Amino acid sequence: MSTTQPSPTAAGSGASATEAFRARSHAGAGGTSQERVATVVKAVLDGVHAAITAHQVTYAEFSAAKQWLIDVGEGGEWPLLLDVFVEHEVEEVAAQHQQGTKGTILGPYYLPGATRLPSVATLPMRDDEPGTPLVFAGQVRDTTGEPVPAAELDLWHADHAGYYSGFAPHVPAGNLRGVVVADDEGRFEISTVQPAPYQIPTDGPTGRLVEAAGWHPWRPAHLHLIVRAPGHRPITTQLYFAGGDWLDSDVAQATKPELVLAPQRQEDGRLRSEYDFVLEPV
Ligand code: MBD
Ligand code: FE
Repeated sequence: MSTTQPSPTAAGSGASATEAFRARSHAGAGGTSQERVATVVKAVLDGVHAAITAHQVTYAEFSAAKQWLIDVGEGGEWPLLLDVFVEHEVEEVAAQHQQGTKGTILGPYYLPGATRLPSVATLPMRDDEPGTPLVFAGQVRDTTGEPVPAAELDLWHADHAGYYSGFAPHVPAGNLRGVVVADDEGRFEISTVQPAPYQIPTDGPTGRLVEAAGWHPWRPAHLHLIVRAPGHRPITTQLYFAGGDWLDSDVAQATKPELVLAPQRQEDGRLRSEYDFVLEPV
């Protein structure tokens, strides 16, 4: 178990995800018909009503829920909460009509505009960046097996203690984030460090819910990626590590068997993993 990890604070992570979300989202539900709003929202409300009746929810519980929802908003944790507990289902629906490498959820900690790097690159990191060095290499091809030129791997991940740059004040901006531009054959080789499992901050409303329900707050260690290339559908995905904690009980339910790396230890002590991506032409 990873209980020796320091615990990320809400101030340092979940809360700032609201700002990041606002900065990158443009349109709302424009184009959604009145009929669809009514249908989907009614289905959601029917589910809530059914739970209240089935479990004989009291006024005291209704008030506690109301206060907690207010706290989620005031704490800026709506992106954290929704990405942990809801996004996986939206992704499953989207995935029904997708070819190529499996996708999974984006999560709350993506930041656009990371440093662009060549096909053989080391992610930006501190001089004394702690953690086991990890080399991640592979090739981007299309669904016919042809190498894809001009592919980019937009990569971000937590550090050895589970913190993300941009969301934890003590981690320098841009740490362990980069846009790696693959070579003409779609090949890349990225040096970084092994991330730790991620713990939902225990001092915010999302963490309080997890605690109140007696669930665990962990995601398995993962690399986040958006792989894109001209003329192809971008893939948002994550890669996990075989044998790692929480792989079979991700609080965000975002693991898939196809997305698990099995790094090998090299003679120089570094871990190495290969993974090839398959993009679907559009
Ligand atoms: C994460 O690091 C993450 O990837 C998701 C999906 C939710 C919360 C934190
Ligand atoms: Fe993550």
